[in-house]
Formats: sequence, structure tokens, C-alpha cells
Amino acid sequence: MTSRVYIDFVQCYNIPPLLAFDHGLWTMDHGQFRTDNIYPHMRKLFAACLCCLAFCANAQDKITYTRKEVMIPMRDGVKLYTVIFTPDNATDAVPILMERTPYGSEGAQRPDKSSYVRDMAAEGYVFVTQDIRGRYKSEGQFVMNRPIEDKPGLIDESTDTWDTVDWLIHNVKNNNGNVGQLGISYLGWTALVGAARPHPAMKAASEQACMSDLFLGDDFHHNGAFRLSYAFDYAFMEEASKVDTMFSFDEYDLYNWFLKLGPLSNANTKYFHNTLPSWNMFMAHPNYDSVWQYKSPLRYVDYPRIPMLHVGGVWDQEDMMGPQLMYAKMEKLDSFNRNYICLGPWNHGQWAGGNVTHLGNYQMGSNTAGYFQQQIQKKWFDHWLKGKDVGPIPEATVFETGSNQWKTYAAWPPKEATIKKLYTAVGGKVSFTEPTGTTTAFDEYISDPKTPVPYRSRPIEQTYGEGSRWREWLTEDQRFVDGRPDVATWQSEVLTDSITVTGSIIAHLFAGTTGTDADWVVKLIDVYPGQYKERKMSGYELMVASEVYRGRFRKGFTTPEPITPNKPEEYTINLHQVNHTFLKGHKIMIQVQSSWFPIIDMNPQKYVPSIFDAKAGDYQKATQRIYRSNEYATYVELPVME
Ligand code: PG9
Repeated sequence: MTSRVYIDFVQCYNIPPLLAFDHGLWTMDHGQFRTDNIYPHMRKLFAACLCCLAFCANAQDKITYTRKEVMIPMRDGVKLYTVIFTPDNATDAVPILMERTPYGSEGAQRPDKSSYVRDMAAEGYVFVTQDIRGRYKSEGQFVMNRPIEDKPGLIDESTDTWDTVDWLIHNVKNNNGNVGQLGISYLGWTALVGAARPHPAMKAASEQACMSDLFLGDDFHHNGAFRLSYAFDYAFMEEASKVDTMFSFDEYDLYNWFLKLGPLSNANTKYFHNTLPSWNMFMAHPNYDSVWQYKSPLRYVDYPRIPMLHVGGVWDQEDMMGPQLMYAKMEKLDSFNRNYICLGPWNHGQWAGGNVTHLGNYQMGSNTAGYFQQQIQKKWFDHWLKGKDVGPIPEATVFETGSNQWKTYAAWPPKEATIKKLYTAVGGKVSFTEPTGTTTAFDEYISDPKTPVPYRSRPIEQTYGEGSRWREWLTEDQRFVDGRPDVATWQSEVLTDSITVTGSIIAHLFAGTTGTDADWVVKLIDVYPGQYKERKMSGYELMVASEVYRGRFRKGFTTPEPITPNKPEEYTINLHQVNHTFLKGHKIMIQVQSSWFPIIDMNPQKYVPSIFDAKAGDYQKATQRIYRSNEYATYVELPVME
């Protein structure tokens, strides 16, 4: 686990470093396992059994780890700082499980103390964590998401992984010659890249919340819309120094701070002074050009060359698209049946935490991270790296939110789902019936760059700042925007039966603007009953799926085009995959708005060749129309399971 991600979890979920499991069977039920009311000779027998269990538990728990630091040489002579934890007393040779991180390996948590891999540590693995080139204690130069080159003589993260694996299998004592790689987020991406050109000893990998294409989705852009506050914070954090460094904002509420920043070019003029390579790249490449395409794993990842388990959260605020897109891409080429996926009710990397039973106000009903760690992740690596018989491994294991159950599927998304179109209708209603009116029926609102819609309730704390609600914003109650005149809302009657939607949610928006550019944000919301058993959830508006689309890219991300004012045009927006039951008694809501500030920069709403060069005077008010006629029907595709 990286130090930053680990700190995230500890801060966010208040996870004690040592979790209940470490106490072993003796302290089941928090030490309240009582024997005094058991018939005396039964007590003796029971006590004997407990001793026996305790002995077994101790025997299993007693694998201890020795930590060692090494500098591993790469093919170009650069040395990478690596921390290796080897089991002191494993009876057999064991596999190596590796992470590669930009966030610093020196403070890595001991594997037997980390909820993420503790179950595996209890049975013996070698754990390795390495600083990637140019970060923390490694030599060389850091390049953000350095792409695979496939050119002789050139290095990249895949060649560094190859060289590291080669060194490890020849130098770590008592390893069984099998290596696996896993990791979350940036570490998920390094796992994806390592497995894309694997060393022969690398037998399985699990990319978890990897970023896939940074223009189309994930950290820095979504459908061409720039993720301003995140990109600003992250580029500074990674590139201002060799170690993570937080930008110092002079205002607590970033909504205000970014409003005052004004045009994007002010970031370099006032603060960064062209020193951050990633920020400069964002400014210089406003479209999906060859530079972005070259950097994209869509270019350099092909079929699963080794077994790959993709893991993602349906409320991942950073890399929701990565695992879904990479699974889909590799699945098309998976003639070996090596490609698997697990999606859960999580934010970014939440499955690595301790007792994970909720995200913000959303209650999951069980410890979903524990389930993942024991039933999915451990079995996966035990099978491929230790050759254990763990029973059948399902193609897809996906948590169904709403009903709070784990489900397995033979294909993902499941083929059994039927697409039903949910239309926006007159009077703020939604309907499964196609609108019949031929006239130009619409709902409209005014979008004003001076008062953009906040993406979460204010104050908007710094992304990774103390007390930040960044990690749970996708599950925040959307009532905080209810009544805003710049948010259009449609909702169903109270559902008389539950509806389960499993697969991709695709919005088809017919919209027009008085401007020449526009952003469209679409949200699919589960509205809880007004009187709910859990009081704070009464009337709650839970965002099940959501996404933004930058209008200039409606004809393609490489070819921005101005919008013709007042002309209805279709925008197809993928709101990503979900597995959600809208329970009987709930309502389904659709919302559309034209800003999500400051996670998305404000669209000037006047077409300029590059928004990164827009001037203050380019930002203008616009009237947005969302059509609901027969000719211009706005709807959301729901993959409904019978
Ligand atoms: N989401 C982070 C990231 C940002 C940019 C590139 C790659 C990863 C992370 O958590 O690592």
C-alpha cells in the first residue's frame, strides 16, 4: 500500500493500523467468548478445542517478516529503491507479490499489519514495493504515466518492471519463481503496464483503479472536460518535488479560490510559472491529439498476456473508468480466458481498507473490503501463483448496490439485460414511453459562469487536505442542488416494483444552447422514500451514475467544433457501469446541468480554439435547452435485469 493511499484510508475511515483479525481466534467477538455457562466436562473439552484452535491460529499467524532495502539496477544503469519483506519461517518456497509506486516505499506498512494483504501475508508471500524512476529514493527521471515505448534501447515502466522481476527471482531467497503484481490507482497502472509486457516469471496481475485514458476519462479529463481542481492539486503534488508536496491554497473553500483564479492561463502566470510538465502538457494539448493517444493504454495494452483481475469502484472519484475500459478492451482479445473483473460499492481504492461497511452515507450492509480481500484477491493470487485449488473463479463479481448483495456473472456486462429507455417528459416527469409530441418541447435553464453549480456541497476542501470530503462526494445527497435554477430535474412516480440495472448507463441528450460551446452533466439518481428506516436517508438523492461531456467534442475528441446556437444536437454520454437496484418505494431521477465546479473547469460557453487560452471576457451566460419531443427525445438507456 502506498503511504499516500494508506494515509487516505486511515484518515478517511479511521482504520486502526492493527485490525481485529490480528487478535486471532482467541478474541473472537472482542474477547467476550464465554465458557462459564457450559456444563463442566464440556467446558474442559471446549477449552481443549480452543487451545488447539489457538495453536493452529498461532501457527498460521506466526509467519513473521524481515524487511530489507535494496537498490535494483535497471538496464540503463539507473537504480531503483526497493523494499522487500521476506517471510522468516514459511515452510515452502513462496511467490513474490510486487507493487511499484510513485508515492514512496520507505514507509510501507508491514504486510502482516496491512488489511489489504494481511490474509495473504498470514500464509506466506514475499512482498516487494519499489519507488518508480525519479520518485522518492529511486534514481532517474520521473515522467507522469510514462507510456510503453517498445523500442530497443528505450526504457519505460514495463522494462523497469521486467528488470526488477528478473533481479528478484534470482536474488530473493526461497521464492518459487512466480511473481504477481498488484496495486491501486497509479500502482494499478504500473501493474497494468508490467503485465502488458510481462517477464516470463510474472504469472498474474491485478490492476486496481488503474487510470486508462487521461483525456477520455479518469484523473485529468472526462470526455474532454478538464478536471481542474484535481489536475491542479495532483500535478503540483507529484511534480513540484521528488516527494509528494501539497499546494498551499490561501483560501479554505476551493470553489471561491478557483472562481477567483479566473482563466486557466492564470495558473502558470501566478503560481506554477511553467515548471510542472503535466500542467504544461494540459495547456498545450487541449484536444485528443497524437500526444494523448500515444500516452493512452488503449494504444499499448492489447490482450491479457497473463491472467488479469481488474478491480474498480462504482463510486471511484478518480479512476472509475480505468478498470471498466481496460477489462472491456482486453476481453475482446481474450481467447485464453484470462481476463476477470470485480466491481464494488467503493470509492478510489476503498477495498484495501479495514472494516469497510459504508461510503459517506451509503451503507453497504457488510464488510465489502473484507469480502474482496479474502474471497477474491487472495484466492486469485493463491490460484495463479501458488497453484492452489480455490474453486471456480467467476468471470465477473460485482456488488449490487441498493440491494447490497454480491453477484457473479458469466459475462460482463451480463447479456441478459434488456435496454429500456427512460425519457425526460413534461412536468418534470420521466417515462418509459417515447414522447409523441412533434413540436419542439423542451426544458431550459440559464448557465452563468459567475455562479457555476458546485460539484459537491461547499466548502470544497483541498482534494487531499485535512477533513476533505473528496473521497465520498459521488455518494453525497444531491439535494444540495435542489431548487437551483440552473439544474434541470425530472423524476418518476414512486416505484411499485424494484428495478435492477446492470451494465452501462448511456445518456442520449438532445440539447441546444444560445452559446457556441457548452458542458453537459447528466446524473442518474436514486431517490429514497421520504420516510426511511434510516432517518438521515429519508428523501436522500443518491447519485448512481454521472458524467460530464464537453460539447465541442460531440463529433470527436480530436476535432472540436463550435456549436451552432439554438440548434438541437444529440450528445451520447456514457455514465459508466453500475449494478444497482432501485427498490420498490424509491423514485428514479435524472438531472442535467452545465457546470460541476471546480472539479470541471467552467466552459466559457463561447467557442475559443483552446479553453486553456480563454480570456476573462470569453466567459458568458447561456440558455440551455433539453429537448423532449418525438424528434428530439432525451433519454437514458437502462440495462434492466428481469
Ligand atoms: N488517481 C491518482 C493518479 C493520478 C494521476 C495519474 C495516475 C494516478 C492516484 O491515486 O494514484
